[in-house]
Amino acid sequence: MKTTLRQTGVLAALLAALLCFTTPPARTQQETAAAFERTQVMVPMRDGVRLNTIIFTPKNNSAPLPILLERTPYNAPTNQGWANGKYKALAADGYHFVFQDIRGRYKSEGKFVMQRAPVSVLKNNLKLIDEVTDAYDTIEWLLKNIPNNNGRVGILGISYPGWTAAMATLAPHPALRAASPQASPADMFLGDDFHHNGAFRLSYGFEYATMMETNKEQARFEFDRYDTFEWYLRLGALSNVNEKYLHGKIPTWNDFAKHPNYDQFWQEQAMAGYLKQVNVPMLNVAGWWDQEDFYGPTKIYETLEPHDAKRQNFLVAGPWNHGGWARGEGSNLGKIKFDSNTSQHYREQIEAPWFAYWLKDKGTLGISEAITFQTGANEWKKYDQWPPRKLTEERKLYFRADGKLSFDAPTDTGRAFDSYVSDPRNPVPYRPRPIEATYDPRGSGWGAWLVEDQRFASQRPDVLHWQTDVLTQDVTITGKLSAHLFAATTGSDSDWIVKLIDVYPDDYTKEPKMGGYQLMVANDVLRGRFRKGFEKPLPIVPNAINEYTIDLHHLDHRFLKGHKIMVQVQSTWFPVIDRNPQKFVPNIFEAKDADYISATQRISRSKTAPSHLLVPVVR
Ligand code: PG9
Repeated sequence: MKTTLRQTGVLAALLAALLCFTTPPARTQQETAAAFERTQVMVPMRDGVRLNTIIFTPKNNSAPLPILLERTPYNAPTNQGWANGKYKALAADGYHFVFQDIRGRYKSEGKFVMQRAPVSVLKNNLKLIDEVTDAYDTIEWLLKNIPNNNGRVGILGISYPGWTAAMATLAPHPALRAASPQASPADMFLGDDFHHNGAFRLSYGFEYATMMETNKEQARFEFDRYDTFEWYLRLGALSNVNEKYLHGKIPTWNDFAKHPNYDQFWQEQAMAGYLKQVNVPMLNVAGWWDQEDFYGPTKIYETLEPHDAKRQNFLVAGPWNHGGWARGEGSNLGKIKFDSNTSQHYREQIEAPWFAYWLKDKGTLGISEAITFQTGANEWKKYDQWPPRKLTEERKLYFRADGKLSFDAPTDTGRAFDSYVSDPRNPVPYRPRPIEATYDPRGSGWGAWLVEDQRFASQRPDVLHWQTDVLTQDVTITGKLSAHLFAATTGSDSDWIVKLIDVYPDDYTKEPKMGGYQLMVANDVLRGRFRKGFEKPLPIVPNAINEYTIDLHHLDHRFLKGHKIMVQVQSTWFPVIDRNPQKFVPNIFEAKDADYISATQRISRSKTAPSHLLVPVVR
């Protein structure tokens, strides 16, 4: 371990930057530094463990102010960069800001457990500790010890800190009056960082687990090459990870290997089972191109919605990658431009007024049920329902002969299909190579991979595509969509990856160098063994056509007149998804190199087995 893993302050800094601890220019930092008084304390939890807590109180303030709390595994900041970065608009309104290292991280005592299940709620036992009770105990302490507070607390954060914010709402302290879980994971087996629909997120799972569990601070697995695609391919079967590198020392990796199915371990962590009422007003925030946790915030919103009689559960979705709303202006992501400063708009016009309303009785609640940035059109939209089913009609986009995609159903009665060979020895890279380490301190394509031009993939023989004719009018897809693949494989297990793509006109006068760009707007993978349920894997009967339903999640995108709609299908997406051996084995973490076999895949497009996407089209 010592030779392959090393702690890097550089990496911590990079991760902090990626996770939105925006650093302002030095001069402004000095200015804001004068604005807050900093206190550092160890706050005791009910079991005696003390958590490192940093309190920033505005200087020259006489009015009682609410408290804003962020609980993080990524090193509670001691400087005030946030006051001129992600929390600038909130700081201007006036709050006591509190940052805390969660249990077992950085300067806090206790043991870190990855995504600790909320056992106090699960077992209805307030003697147990988890992030629910730690948030409660912290709030209780802050109310008693921060002079001049107004008795109200808000909690917020992005990703892991977003999840700790969501946890705080499960059995909230009565003073917790507003929560904004942003990019919070909700289910690590179905849709967030570690798996999607049961398919293991290899590069993220491996690199994140080693980063968090090598020591209390951020560590980095030291790859022996720049292009990690090559490293993961040479690694071979997943059983080699512990054998060659981790030697059983990384608990989260061991859990991955021990729980290959959606068993109690994953179900007890998953948020959905706990979200039975809206206990606290919630502002759920999601990025359309969040490379880590897009499923989570939409799932939390959707699960709470039926319980939201008081209309306190809200959704904001914008054109951002993971945490992008907290960084910079948000006028573009990678090469994709949005014609306005979307992140700044969110921070100033949505987030700050929302907290001010709940915590300061300031203004009116000028927010709709859901606010989304409709990509393609590049316009903010407000909806009084999400998905806005009243505005849309469910339509099927069918795979047709000659690579066509059409709203007209196929008429072929015989064996109509398209085919490709999926070879685990030559997997499709999920983004153009070289694939730098996820959080490579020298820079990484990870943050914007979901908006990469997909032409690099559509040129491969093992990636099939179907596309519409040039659109003669705009087509807007708003709401939840899914893919229904009727597919057969010569193997006994298979992954099915579906990508919905906006193809720009070849001659794109608005921005000529974007001519022909293939922008992915929705995507996901299903591990075929889980087609009937995630708890019990089932082999696939070779050559039998099965219907595979793949959740493509939420979308608000306008395909403009002159563009085309494309769907791509493939069976490898490496190394973000580990390779399916394509031969059924009970536990892929125990597969041996010889289990990985090539398979011929057939995607049917006949009248009786019509592969299609089911999409809500705005009427
Ligand atoms: N996506 C990261 C994460 C959250 C929760 C668990 C595991 C990973 C993060 O950015 O915090």
